[in-house]
Amino acid sequence: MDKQQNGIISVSMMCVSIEQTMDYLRAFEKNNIELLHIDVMDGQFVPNITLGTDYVKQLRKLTKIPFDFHFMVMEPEEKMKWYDIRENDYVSVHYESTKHIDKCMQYIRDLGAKPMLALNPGTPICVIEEVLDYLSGVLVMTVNPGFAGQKLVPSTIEKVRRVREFLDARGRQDVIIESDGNMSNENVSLTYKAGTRIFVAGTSSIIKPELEGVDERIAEKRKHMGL
Ligand code: S6P
Ligand code: MG
Repeated sequence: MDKQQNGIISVSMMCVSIEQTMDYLRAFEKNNIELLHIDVMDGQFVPNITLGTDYVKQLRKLTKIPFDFHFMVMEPEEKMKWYDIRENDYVSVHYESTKHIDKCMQYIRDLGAKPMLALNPGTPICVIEEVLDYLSGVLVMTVNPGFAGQKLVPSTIEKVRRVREFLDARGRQDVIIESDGNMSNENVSLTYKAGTRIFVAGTSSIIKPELEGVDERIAEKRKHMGL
């Protein structure tokens, strides 16, 4: 099992409406939310387009919470350079999105940020092996990427357990696992037991149309991030 026992929340900013952004950010800071999840989609790797460079620049000015970039774009080795990635940010890249996964990992590490390899539900675990030396984490997608509000793919919970086993067997207890997609409180409990420690929070838990109750929703989520 990894060294990190406490779970971390990474709130999905694509789920927060523009008009509620400031209010939600204040609530996240008050409740010590650890990361803001930045979904970058290009309409090619996934059938959707989200969170552009200008949005991310503006968001930086509004908060000190570190970012958790999730690139779902083709040729991330080029497009990542357009974003203001900083030390202490996590940065995930999908194995299938690039011909040069090694270069991507190197680029992220050279910036002082934390490289993560993202695996779709259908991506085999063995691809972790060749980039293991770079990794701070593995992002195990619990839905097929592209949209918020989807159902969890059931096989991914066992996949988290297998990824943890794979990492531990190679002495990499320090590599953290993140799960993204329908991290409802129930699914947080299941994936926590399997080995997840960073939980992306979107419409299925913290982000609702009404801001009211957000403190309670965050507290409730934290209760599920334990054994
Ligand atoms: C999906 C994307 C995710 C979603 C998040 C939404 O492709 O990578 O980060 O924004 O999973 O959360 P929820 O709770 O609506 O599934
Ligand atoms: Mg994501």
